[in-house]
Amino acid sequence: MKLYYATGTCSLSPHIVAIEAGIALELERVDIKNIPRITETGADYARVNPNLYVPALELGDGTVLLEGTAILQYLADLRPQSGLAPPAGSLARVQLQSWLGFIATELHKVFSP
Ligand SMILES: N[C@@H](CCC(=O)N[C@@H](CS)C(=O)NCC(=O)O)C(=O)O
Repeated sequence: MKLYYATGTCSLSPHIVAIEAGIALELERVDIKNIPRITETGADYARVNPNLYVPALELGDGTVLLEGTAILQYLADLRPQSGLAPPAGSLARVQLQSWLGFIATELHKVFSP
């Protein structure tokens, strides 16, 4: 799996979850300061995420997952024994999603380093 990221951004959170869960990620840095968005391997990031945001997670079969809150839960669910996310369908999981939604919308969008 490959995580597209940029330093000093919210793409740090899936990297932390992967480390905590013991999941090895390939990392590819995206230059988010310039248009077009070029990755460190010279790829056009618009072909990965047309919205141009990081993070994006590319799976082994080429599927690309977008949106931090979805990527975080996907990674946590790969290692349920890590205890990073309660089981899908549980009330505790909905409460996690509630906090992730609050952070991604109410907090994140008013804070831009
Ligand atoms: N809805 C996206 C937003 C992600 C986002 O805002 N990423 C910022 C970095 S924290 C970004 O890529 N900014 C580049 C840009 O605004 O073009 C998510 O939650 O994953």
